[in-house]
Amino acid sequence: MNKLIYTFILLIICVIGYSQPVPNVEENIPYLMTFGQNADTDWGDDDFSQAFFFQLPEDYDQPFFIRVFDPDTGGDIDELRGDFNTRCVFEVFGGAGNWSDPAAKETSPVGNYKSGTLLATRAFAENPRYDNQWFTFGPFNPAQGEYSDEFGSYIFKIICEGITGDDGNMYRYYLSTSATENRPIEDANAFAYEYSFRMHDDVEEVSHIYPYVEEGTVSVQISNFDWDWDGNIVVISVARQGQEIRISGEDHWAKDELTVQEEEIRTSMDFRFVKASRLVKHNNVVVNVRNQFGDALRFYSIPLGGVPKYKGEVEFIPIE
Ligand SMILES: [Ca+2]
Ligand SMILES: [Ca+2]
Ligand SMILES: [Ca+2]
Repeated sequence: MNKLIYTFILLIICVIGYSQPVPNVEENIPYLMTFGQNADTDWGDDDFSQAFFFQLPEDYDQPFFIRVFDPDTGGDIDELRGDFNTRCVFEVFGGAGNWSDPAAKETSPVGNYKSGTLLATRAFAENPRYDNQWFTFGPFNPAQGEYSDEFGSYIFKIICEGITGDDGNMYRYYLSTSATENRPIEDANAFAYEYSFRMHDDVEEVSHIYPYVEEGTVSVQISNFDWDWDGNIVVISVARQGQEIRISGEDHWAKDELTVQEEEIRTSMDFRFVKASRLVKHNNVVVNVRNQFGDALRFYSIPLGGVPKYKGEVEFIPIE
């Protein structure tokens, strides 16, 4: 394709900012992942709980829905151990504090992390009715969320927790204007402070997540859990051409620290998860990033400022 047209199309996609599959297309992550709390952590989930936040622009005043794909734990998509005996609960929170409570911005389910007002809840075990199907929460009214001045948005939280069992639940979300179809909301976005996800079972596929670097960030500490010595985790940004970070083996955290460069402030970083040439199957991983104060950075489904492109001179590495 003509390169200019291609760039133009990409630009339109970025500007319109339509979401709202979570994970989003740019992330190329097959599923979010949460295990039952009786699972061993060496299957890839460190804490059996995952929180996501949806933000709706303040000028959006219509009802909306949060849809969950494959909410049950059973069937082909989910990760079986013995028999399927896992029950996961999804809880939707709105109201004051659902996002601004400090516990809600943490990476572990500790303290008042279920802050806010519980708007809807539903537990799923193995259930063919919801296997490979969508379940819809809502309708919700945007004003039921927590208003953030900083984002000019109403914020809602959804938590998925594995309350019993030892299997892995794979699922996705979609923020929709419709109860029966996936219809995006213009300028909406989603974010998390910790990302628990399933990698592709294909060595050619590269997954991404995009933390946003706020003003005042001096350094970031990147943590990854149970990477199973799969390939490399590489950081790309406007100022980084591709920096490999320390990776973890089975059931371990690895941490690495990067000094943030001036150009990276108010941009997103691109964490690329590149698989090894030997296939590591069913690889579940958890990732979080903290700044020099220990605050967790937000990973946005639609990277703020777009997918970062290295702006320095490209280093030419001859092929030998
Ligand atoms: Ca089981
Ligand atoms: Ca599932
Ligand atoms: Ca793993």
